[in-house]
Amino acid sequence: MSLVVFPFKSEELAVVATNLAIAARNDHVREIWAVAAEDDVTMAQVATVASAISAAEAKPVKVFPEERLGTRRPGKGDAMNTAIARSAEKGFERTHFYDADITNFDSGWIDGAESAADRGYRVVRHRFPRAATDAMITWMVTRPGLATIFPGTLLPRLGQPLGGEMLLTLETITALAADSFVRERSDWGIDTVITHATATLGGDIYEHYVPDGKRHALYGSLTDIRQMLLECLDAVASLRGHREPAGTALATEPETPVPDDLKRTEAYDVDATRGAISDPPGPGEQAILDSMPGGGEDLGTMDEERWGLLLPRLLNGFTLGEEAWEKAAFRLWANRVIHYTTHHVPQGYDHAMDYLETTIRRYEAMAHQDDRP
Ligand code: GDX
Ligand code: MN
Repeated sequence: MSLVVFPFKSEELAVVATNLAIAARNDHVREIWAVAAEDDVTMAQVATVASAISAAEAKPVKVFPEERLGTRRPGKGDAMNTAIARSAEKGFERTHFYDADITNFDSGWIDGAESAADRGYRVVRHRFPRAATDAMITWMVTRPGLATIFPGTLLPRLGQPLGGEMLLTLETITALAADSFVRERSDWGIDTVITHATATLGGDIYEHYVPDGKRHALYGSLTDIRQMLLECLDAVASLRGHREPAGTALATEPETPVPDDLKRTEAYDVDATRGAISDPPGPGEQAILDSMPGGGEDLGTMDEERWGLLLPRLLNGFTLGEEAWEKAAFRLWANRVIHYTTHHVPQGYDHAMDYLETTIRRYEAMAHQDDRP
């Protein structure tokens, strides 16, 4: 008996409705929850649609607001934690999470995860190809951060450590519900801490591959995901000193050829992003930039080597909520993303993906070196 959860905040009604209906029609699924942001204005409309689907499919499709459970900015984390707490209480054997804005959601996501859970996996994470310039927080912050903090473990190898699409068994949900570190993380950092927690509980993890990719609402300038960047950076930094994965095996489904349109997609607006970081840094921000390895040099030369050297410093020093740190972190990251976009993306999709994957191995090797006495 499975539950499917969609956190949502002001998403397009038709997309949310389609996704609720897909979940409701799936035979594995007993109940569907759509968890709204605190004061979401679309909640009443979603509730109307949900009750029609509920009647048509003869299954509960519940719509309710997230509870204030965490201590960070109220966000997606509160929604996920609300569902985790209630699902643990009700004892659903399996709980799926999906972003509500996915436009190519179908029963294959649910069935793929269910079949891996049938084979004994405690956690199933969906993995999918992404445009070369998409996932820039994942590629430049989360995976490098996990490589720096947990080199040689499965954590830096997970394809979508920020992915909101997964299946968790009751055992896992119960453990998460009791984990105050997870519950506090009400903001965009939730995915990072859940990824870490689920990788360190024991039990094997399966990555289910979705060949078509995750199609969802894209953005313009990188400033659109500034808050997500800062909270995800803070979240990965907060894992320093936390336990390492032990006795957890990772099984990943092989990749298939990437759809052509995805290979051509430009996931963010480079010129708008350049404009957003063209202002001169103030004195506080400048002092931080100068203190970084390579500080004083032109930020336009932010290749993987320079980024790898300064990332440990960034993880150590970054303070969420401090303006100078937030500005410095955003400026450094945006320069890193633009450097990659202008130097590697033009050489083709496959080159860009191989290059990014290589940077992660390199950061793991650099972290191992730092460990040497
Ligand atoms: N209830 C609730 N409350 N839902 C929220 C909130 C909130 O405050 N904020 C966002 N959501 C929902 C949203 O409607 C969507 O269904 C989902 O959470 C993800 O948000 P979206 O704006 O679509 O995020 P985005 O940019 O697609 O990021 C997703 O992928 C990132 C990544 O993989 O790079 C999301 O799962 C991120 O957590 C992840 O880091
Ligand atoms: Mn999205």
